[in-house]
Amino acid sequence: MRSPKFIYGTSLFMTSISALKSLLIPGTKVVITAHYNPDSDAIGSTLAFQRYLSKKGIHATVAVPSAVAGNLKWMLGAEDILAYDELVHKLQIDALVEEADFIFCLDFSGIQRLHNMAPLVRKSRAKKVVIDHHLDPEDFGDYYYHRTIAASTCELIYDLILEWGDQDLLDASIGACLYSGIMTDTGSFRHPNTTAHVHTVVAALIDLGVNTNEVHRKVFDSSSIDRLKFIGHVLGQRMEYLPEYHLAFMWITAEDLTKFNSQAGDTEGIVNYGLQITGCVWSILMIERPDGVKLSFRSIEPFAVNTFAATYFEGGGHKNASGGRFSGGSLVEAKKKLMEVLPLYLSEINRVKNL
Ligand SMILES: [Mn+2]
Repeated sequence: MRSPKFIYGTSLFMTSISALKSLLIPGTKVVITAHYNPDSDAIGSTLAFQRYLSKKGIHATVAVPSAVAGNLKWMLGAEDILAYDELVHKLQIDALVEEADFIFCLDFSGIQRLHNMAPLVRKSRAKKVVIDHHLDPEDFGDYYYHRTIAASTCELIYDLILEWGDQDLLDASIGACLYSGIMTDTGSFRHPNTTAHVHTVVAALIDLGVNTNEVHRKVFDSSSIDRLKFIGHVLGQRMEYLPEYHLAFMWITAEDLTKFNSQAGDTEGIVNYGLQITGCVWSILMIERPDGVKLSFRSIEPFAVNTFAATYFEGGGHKNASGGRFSGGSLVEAKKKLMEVLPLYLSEINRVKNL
């Protein structure tokens, strides 16, 4: 059941998040975490928040479920991030979470998105603070700063720092982390979530001295040749366009991942290519991972791909950018299921297409 603490703008919400500020004092033990396979918004928001807290005299550790992608390692503090799926970090994270007073949960609002770290965080006595912009938050937190209208968690971190009256603590390093997450979660300012507020925040970040051109290059122009060849392979050999469904469909096998020496983050953004096809309304990418088939969904307005993901592939997310999984078998079976359910969606696709 949805708790009233999710309703932002009410006095209850304001009380809880503003009350939190006075509890964050030097000596407070803080862990900051984000979702599995952390993207630029997850890493940008956690590191920006960590640096903000450090300026308030609070030492916080960033501990995430899985490794940081290579194109995000330029961010200040990225080298010290602990990843739970690395054995050397696991025990350290166990101890830190055990002792923590607060765990900040950034860029996710379903605890399962912590994967292997979920049980640890759930049983921790620490107060959990959820700062996020995904739909349908679960009731596992003690404090929520949750707005689905926000394009990114980085935007929310900026808003929160201002709401707490700490704008003087912002600097170019924090700004670069925040810009990185805002840039990627808005698809470089072209997705429908790019509000006037997004541009206002970005203008303020530029005033702080953020070099936006440099951030863009570091995040997007940092591929290995293997990754470019891998994208070429996916687009050339692993993509079909189904005109009757206005759907671009891609898949990546476990063998592909090995053959092209795929690293963390290398599959990020590939699903977006499908939407470049004229007339394409949505794009689906299936990836054969060791723990099952993972799906990514993208769509153009007004087609709600999160409904499709939730109905057929144990997923959900944003209206135009969702994830899902198929636990019913192999990649071949996942593809078979997709082909079975597509006809059920034909009328919805045509309805949207004709709007
Ligand atoms: Mn995000």
